Amino acid sequence: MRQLVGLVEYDPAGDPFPVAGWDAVVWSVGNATQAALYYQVVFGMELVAYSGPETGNRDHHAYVLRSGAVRFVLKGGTDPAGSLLDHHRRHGDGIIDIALEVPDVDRCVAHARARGATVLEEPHDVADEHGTVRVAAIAAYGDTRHSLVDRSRYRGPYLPGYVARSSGYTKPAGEPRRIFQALDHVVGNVELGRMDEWVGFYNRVMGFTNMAEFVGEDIATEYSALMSKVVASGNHRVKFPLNEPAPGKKRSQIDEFLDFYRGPGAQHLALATNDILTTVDVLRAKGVEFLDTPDSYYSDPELRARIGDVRVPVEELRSRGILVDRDEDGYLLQIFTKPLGDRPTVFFEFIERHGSLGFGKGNFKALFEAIEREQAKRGNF
Ligand code: TYF
Ligand code: FE
Repeated sequence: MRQLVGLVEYDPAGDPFPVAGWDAVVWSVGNATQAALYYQVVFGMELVAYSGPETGNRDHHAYVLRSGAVRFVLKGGTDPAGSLLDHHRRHGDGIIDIALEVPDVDRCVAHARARGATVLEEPHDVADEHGTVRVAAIAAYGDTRHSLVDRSRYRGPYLPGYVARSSGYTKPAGEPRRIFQALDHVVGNVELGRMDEWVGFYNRVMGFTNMAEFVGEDIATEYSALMSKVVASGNHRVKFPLNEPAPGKKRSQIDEFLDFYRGPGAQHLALATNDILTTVDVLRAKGVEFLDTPDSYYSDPELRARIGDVRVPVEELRSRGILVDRDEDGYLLQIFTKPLGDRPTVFFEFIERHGSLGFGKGNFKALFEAIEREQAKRGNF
């Protein structure tokens, strides 16, 4: 059946690698037991499943958290000789797997293999009393992978090997049920000169198409110090902007990421909220730090002309440091956190879309300048 995605039609029957949507974002963290509490208490996520020594998993603890359609799996190694802790020593906290939900794992893997992908896990069934999940995994940039998951025959809390688990944590009265609802996009940073290779990988291997938004050489040399292109799955549910460093006046924020992450990896997750004002208020009250936006951004007379009518007064955005951008299809509101962990690597974006299908191109200058101010504080000039 044909569906309308963005302003183009999509027919899954003709897609060589049909993707239904996101399945999970799997993290390697230094202390999953504590991080699980951080994501509940600070980001309002709900603990739903667990795997660890008590369930027969001697290698690591894994906590599964949900917020709306978003699923995070936090893994922390317990076995000092295990591969998870090797990964963590090299990369620090980060995303090891951007898992996708696919209706036909075998078809995807056959296509990916024929187009030259590295198959890390052959398609296989995993089963328990809740049913059967079919999974496989292919290699993406750096040490990142894409698990391909068909859970249509499964009713358990996550995967076989995991048990349902809730927590005793109770949200404060008045806090919204969810601070974010969905995953909008996941950005990957790759090495200098390799962005087009990875765009080609997603085109050729996974049947993704290019979106119109990109940061080309012109913008790169002027202020951004990066180049960027965006690929999306056929139904546009899964979007992957890909960045590479560009030589500029200062060391690129992408170079800084590549140094501290020791190679390519996922740079930011954009989490969709339908009330970004409340999201920012709640998170700031819990101590989450966002990139600051100078007052000049809001006093710029061109801003009001550029953005037209938005649902909230600009003053409400200014007091919170929220950015706004408009294109042919509508507008979006967005804000970026500082790096989440000890290394200047992965961070979050919160985004509230009102029709716009873009990524905030009109904000790139202000955003990249804010990132560079943070870089300078860390000693990168
Ligand atoms: O995802 C995007 O394209 C926007 C802008 O290092 C962006 O969020 C691009 C590169 C970057 C930070 C943000
Ligand atoms: Fe983004």
